[in-house]
Amino acid sequence: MKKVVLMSLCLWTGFLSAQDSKLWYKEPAKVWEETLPLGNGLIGMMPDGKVNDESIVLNEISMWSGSPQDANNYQAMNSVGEIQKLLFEGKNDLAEALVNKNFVCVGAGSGQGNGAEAPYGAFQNLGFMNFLFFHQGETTDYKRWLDIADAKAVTSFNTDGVHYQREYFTSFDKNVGVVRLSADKKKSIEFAMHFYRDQNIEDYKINGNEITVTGSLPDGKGGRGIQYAAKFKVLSKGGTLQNHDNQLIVKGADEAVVLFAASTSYYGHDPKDYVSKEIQKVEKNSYAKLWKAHSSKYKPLFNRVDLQIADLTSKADIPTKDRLQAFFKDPSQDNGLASLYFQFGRYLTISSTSPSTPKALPPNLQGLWAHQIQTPWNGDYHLNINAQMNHWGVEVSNLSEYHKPFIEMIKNLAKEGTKTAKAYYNAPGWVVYMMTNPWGYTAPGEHASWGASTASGWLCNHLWEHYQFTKDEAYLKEVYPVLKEAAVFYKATMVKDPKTGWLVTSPSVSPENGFKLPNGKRAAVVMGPTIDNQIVRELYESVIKSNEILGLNDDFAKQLQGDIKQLPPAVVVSKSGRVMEWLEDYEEVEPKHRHVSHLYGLYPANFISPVSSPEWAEAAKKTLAVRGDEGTGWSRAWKILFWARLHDGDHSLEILRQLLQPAYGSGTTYQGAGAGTYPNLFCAHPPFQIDGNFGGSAGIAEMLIQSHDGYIHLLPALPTAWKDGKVSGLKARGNYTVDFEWKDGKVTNLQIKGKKGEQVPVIKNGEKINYTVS
Ligand code: FUC
Repeated sequence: MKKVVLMSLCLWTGFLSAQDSKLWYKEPAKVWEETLPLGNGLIGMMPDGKVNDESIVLNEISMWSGSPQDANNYQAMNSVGEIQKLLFEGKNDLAEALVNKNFVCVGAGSGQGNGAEAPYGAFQNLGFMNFLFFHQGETTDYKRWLDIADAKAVTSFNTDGVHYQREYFTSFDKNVGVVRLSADKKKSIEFAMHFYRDQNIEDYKINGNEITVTGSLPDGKGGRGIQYAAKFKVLSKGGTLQNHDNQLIVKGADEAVVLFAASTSYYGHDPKDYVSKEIQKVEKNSYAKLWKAHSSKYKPLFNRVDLQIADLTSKADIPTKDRLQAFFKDPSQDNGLASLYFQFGRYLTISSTSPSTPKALPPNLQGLWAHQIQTPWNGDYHLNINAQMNHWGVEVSNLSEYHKPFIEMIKNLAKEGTKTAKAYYNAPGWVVYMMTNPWGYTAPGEHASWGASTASGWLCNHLWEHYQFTKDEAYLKEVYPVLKEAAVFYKATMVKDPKTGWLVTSPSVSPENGFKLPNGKRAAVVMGPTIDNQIVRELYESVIKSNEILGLNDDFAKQLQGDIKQLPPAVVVSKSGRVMEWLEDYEEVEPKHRHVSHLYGLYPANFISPVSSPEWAEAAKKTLAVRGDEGTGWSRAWKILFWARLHDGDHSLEILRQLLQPAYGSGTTYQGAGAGTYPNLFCAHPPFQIDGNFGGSAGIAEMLIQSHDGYIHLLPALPTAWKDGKVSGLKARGNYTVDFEWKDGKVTNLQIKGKKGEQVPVIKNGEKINYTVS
């Protein structure tokens, strides 16, 4: 009895130490993947917390080289007939050769992922805020942390008999970064500070206590592209402030606050003017006032969701690096890390895009954090999984408006993509292939194996999901033409497979996997890969439903009802019992390939379900068994979601364990070696890619709540180790907000907020009930 009481007390200890919201370390960052990300959706800062020479990596999300271009090959439409004929004849290798010749972009395209100097461009690091501190002594009591509940980082240590503290945040109020340097002894703040960037600085001016830097990035056509500006202002209390060469030097001060602003011409303003104004708006404010303004904007967003999964003992006092190690050994001992990781995903969403800013860019492959000029894969928007995964958690985790910048990007692509539809098929409607940038790139990539899949259909999944969660009909009306015109393209370009009579896309690929042809050759190009069949079906269904909801009586929707009957089924099961990836039961070249595109119908779409299509769910399980649990960071994240949709919480947790595998290398790999999570909780592809963070966070939400099958399913995939917990603020389709607690795996308390009186079908503890919203 005594033991039981003690146990339940401990559980509540787990709950009460609610503030498991810190990533913390006992030493400064040695590599970038140990620095702590701060961002307000426009600018970013990553302090390394070094005692004597701190470097803060600086970012601005629109620091993009390159410029608008037309990379469409307008001759491509002349070869599409021949390509399709070869595919009808089973000559995929010959079709692929022709795709590589004619059905690719013109020009350098992405520059094979190194497009910083090409018109495609690259998202780039802004520069570094570097400090040299004058204290010399031994360091003791060193600690640094990021508190995601506050969106603030701190470095704290003692040296020379003085306790020093540095606080850093990127404000959610005005667009400035703030660094406060303080000490418990007067006159102890002494440092030299400067800005550094590798290239493309045109002017670096020091004036009093300010540094102003301007420059421009190459447009990829031999000219100046984006212009940028950064400004730093040092406000010190007491002591002296001088400047020397490129440095601001503070001596004998009691405290100093460094303000930082950055922007580019991407937003249509003069960035130099803009940064001056942003600094002017805040320079008279005390640190306390700046902090309060930041906090009052950030906290309500973060606090929309609270998740606590009880632990026997809280592990919050263990450094994050060590927690990762221990979690990888036994995830059941630190449920707090799972909730922290979930919330970290939400934190990264709030920090990496700014829905209230006109022309705001959505998070790219790097979110908005980068320390290089040539970022991996140009830090762009890859559209065959990555940019989509960046948004998988936004709706369910109550950050719906954070979908908006991506939705705006999709609307813009719908305009640009009409040219691509013309160029490659002479077709109406719009299409975008597998990558894009802020310049509206829509053409295919440079190579068929990865560049020839269309993404417009998949992007429409986001337009539709946003409606499903919000039920905002005015919004649906606004995006209906985008959905419709995407369907117009597919309808006009799909061909009848002579073997089956099904309407299929052609040419296409199953992202980025290849197969062996009967003649022994390897190919990737096909007609009707399963992912396309699922995407087109989903798109047609959403156009049909939107037309009904909006009462438009659009004849086109009626035509789609006819076409949908001629599409291949969402799943065809192979002889080996798996979901077929292609129309033919080819042997994969890489059976453990990181992309699992043929399970698009399991997640994010909703064709494969243990409830409504159990045979397909079985085939999905077999598919995953052969594909294996491993993979790059984002691939692991996707598999958490797959197993959650298959209602296997223990398997989801096992993959979360693998996603959080401590990772250290940052060289590029594709097979999953070195994948996992860096000490700063950034996801390792490797190198760092933020999609896995967002996918992993979405996966945890999907283990707790699902709402895609016409009802709200509570705890659909609860791991055995997550016995007790509580969550508030999760969203379900239908615009419901859901709070509940669970004990011993059973939901004990439930509150659903929505329209008063509404009856909501819910599965609670395995039973279907109708919940009345009060
Ligand atoms: C796709 C993936 C790679 C990587 C890249 C950015 O091409 O296949 O694994 O994530 O995007």
